[in-house]
Amino acid sequence: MFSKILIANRGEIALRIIRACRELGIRTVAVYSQIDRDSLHVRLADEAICIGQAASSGSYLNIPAIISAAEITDVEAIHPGYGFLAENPHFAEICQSCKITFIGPTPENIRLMGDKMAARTSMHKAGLPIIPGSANVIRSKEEALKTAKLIGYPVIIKAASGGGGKGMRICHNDLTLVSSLMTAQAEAEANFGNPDVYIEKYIEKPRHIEVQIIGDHSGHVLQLGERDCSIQRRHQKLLEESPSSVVDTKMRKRLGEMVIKGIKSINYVSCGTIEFLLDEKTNNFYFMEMNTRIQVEHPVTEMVTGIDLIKEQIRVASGEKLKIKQEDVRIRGAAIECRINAEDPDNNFMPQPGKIGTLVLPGGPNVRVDTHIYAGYTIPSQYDSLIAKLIVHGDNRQEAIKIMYRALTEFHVSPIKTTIPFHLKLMQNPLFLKGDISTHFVQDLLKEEAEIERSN
Ligand code: MV4
Repeated sequence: MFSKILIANRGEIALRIIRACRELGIRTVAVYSQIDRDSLHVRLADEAICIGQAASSGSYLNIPAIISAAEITDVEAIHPGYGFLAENPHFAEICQSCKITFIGPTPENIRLMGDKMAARTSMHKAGLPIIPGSANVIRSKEEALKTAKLIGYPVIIKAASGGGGKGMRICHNDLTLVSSLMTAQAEAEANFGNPDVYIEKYIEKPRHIEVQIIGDHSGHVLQLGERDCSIQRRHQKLLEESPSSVVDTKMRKRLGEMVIKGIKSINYVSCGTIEFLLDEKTNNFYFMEMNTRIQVEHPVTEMVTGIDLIKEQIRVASGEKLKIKQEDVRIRGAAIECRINAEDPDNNFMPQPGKIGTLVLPGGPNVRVDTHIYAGYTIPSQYDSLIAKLIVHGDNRQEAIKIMYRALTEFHVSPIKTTIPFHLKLMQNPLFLKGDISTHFVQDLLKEEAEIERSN
């Protein structure tokens, strides 16, 4: 096991990693930007080093500064958390060449999954279903039209280096397909430095289902059930839950067997997540992407499985074998996570940086709060707006929703506006209560609310 690691991140996830290290007896080094000097991760870590300016490019993305901090403090490993450098294959390579363990998968696996088309091809080869579409990059309007004719409209154009929904174009006929192709290529080039695009059949109102996995260096892999992340707005997840209300035992087993085949085929090590789109019209699910990091929503899986994913991730990175066997993994009850963002849900989720005056956190049975905020803390404008994750566990989905509602009513942040009122409404929404959701749920709900507002 490591004796000392550096955490190349900030906010709640930096705290989460420090806590795991404390329990594992590992000393921690925090790195921070100038604006984060009063952050909790700085205080909670055993050592802390300022690595640059507030802008991420000068600090949390500053590879030379982070590697220097690691060398100076003589750490054996770096945990990248999520975002920033977590899925940067170049950074993982630099760690390797400096003899520092990158707590995550190999650079090769990060690179493979970062190429959305290569990821799709490799998972298809391993036997996972993929959405019907072009096998190769679409280079001309003729190729685009041919593919569309083959799979039928509607189709979606995606950037090969994309992800997160950027640069996607939905097309319903030949005319819009031809005109969208050029704009999609230009957008892909502008956003990802790669103009390559491909085409898939467009699945209307799918559910976003993802499966958590972890693998060790001896080839032992586990699948830890699914999370339903359909409640999102503009590709930003707002709520995640496990299990999904639409996945039954049979489908869970099938999903699990598939992801295990998929990750074994690439000798995957560390935590990872395989994303699927579920077409509720046909009950078909399709591989979409793989995320090669620990994710924001990992706690919902921790709550239903009782497995500490961060501790296991650090253990396998240090070369230890996973002690848990697949047959010992049980999904117990239901867990929900609400993302509490410093955003105004009544004003287009506008970010709300600024100083927190009063803060009251919820508590009681089956409630977990992962947060880095405190009364008097100033939320900087430079980073994402996540200020807390409220996670609950109940015997079933209905109980979990009741606990979440109760916990949300206890949660007070002022004068900063947050997504708490949005979540309170969600916990009382009849469709949400029924589990009748899709990736379009939030958009439809907000549209409906806006129409009611206008007619008043
Ligand atoms: C799709 C799709 C429907 N059909 N692909 C969005 C993010 C990117 N990773 C892939 N995404 C989608 N791909 C086909 N063929 C719908 C989406 C999508 C979506 C997916 C997951 C979660 C939220 C979403 C919101 C809008 C669209």
